[in-house]
Order: sequence, then structure tokens, then C-alpha cells
Amino acid sequence: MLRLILIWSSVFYLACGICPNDWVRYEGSCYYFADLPKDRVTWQVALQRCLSNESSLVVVETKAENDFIKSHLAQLHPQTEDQFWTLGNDLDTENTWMWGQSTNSVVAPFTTTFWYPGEPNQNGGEEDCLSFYTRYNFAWNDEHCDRPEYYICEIMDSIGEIIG
Ligand SMILES: [Ca+2]
Ligand SMILES: [Ca+2]
Ligand SMILES: [Ca+2]
Repeated sequence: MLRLILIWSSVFYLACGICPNDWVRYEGSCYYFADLPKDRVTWQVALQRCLSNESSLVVVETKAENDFIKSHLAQLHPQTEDQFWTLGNDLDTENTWMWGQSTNSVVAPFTTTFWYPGEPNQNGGEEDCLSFYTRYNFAWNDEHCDRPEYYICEIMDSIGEIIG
């Protein structure tokens, strides 16, 4: 059922060339950026928030998409320590980074990465969720999944291919 909702929603919005209210369009996708300064949640809660909005945590596939997200995050003027969850994680197998989890419906390997130098560093021995880190000028960081952070949801045109 969830798959059907995701696919239908994706087809509807993207075929119409529009996004839901409060979402931002870029190329073939619609994005939702969590409200600053209050909407900070764990990675798992962020994932559920996106799923309940018929979307996914963001999947970054190209440098152009990464650049779009970085420029939008800069416009939000977050604090230095603020981070933004993506769907990326190595929860299934340490140091094997994937978009999604085997227990979720969306799983895809990474094609391109934008880690900050020295990341992912598994700091403290348990950093398994991927964030855009303000301190790093929004380069990628692996962070403790239970830490409350902001998040980005995406309705993507390729979601049908990814989960199909
Ligand atoms: Ca994407
Ligand atoms: Ca890890
Ligand atoms: Ca890290």
C-alpha cells in the first residue's frame, strides 16, 4: 500500500509539474525542508515524517542536486551545529552506505558522494546516518541517528524505478 501511495503521489505531482504547498521544486523532484528552529527529530522519526507525507528522506544522486540542496540550506541560515538528515545510512552493514535500509521499501547504492574530508568517521563508534552539516558548509557527515536534527524530504521521479 505504501508503495502504491508513493508511486501514485510521485506520478501525480511530477506529471503535473507541481509540488505540494510548502515544497520546493528542482528538476524532477519536490523537496520539503524541516522548519527552523523547532523541527528537529531523530533520523527514524524524520524518515516516518517523510513517509507519512508520501515522500522519502532525500536521496542525493548528482552534484547538481547536491548543489541545489546546499544553496537552499544556506538560505535557511541555520546555526553552525545544525544538521539535516538524508536517507543515507550504513545501519545494515557498517561502512556500506546505502540510500534506505533493507527493512524499508527504498534501497539504492550510492553513485556519487560529497563527504567532508575525514568523514565518514564513525565518531564514538556509532555514526550510521548521513547529514548535511552546516559546520562543513553542508558537506556530508555521518552522525548519531538518535540525535535530533532537521531533515529534508523528497518526492522523486525515479522512486518507482528504485523500489520497483
Ligand atoms: Ca534525489
Ligand atoms: Ca557507521
Ligand atoms: Ca561523523
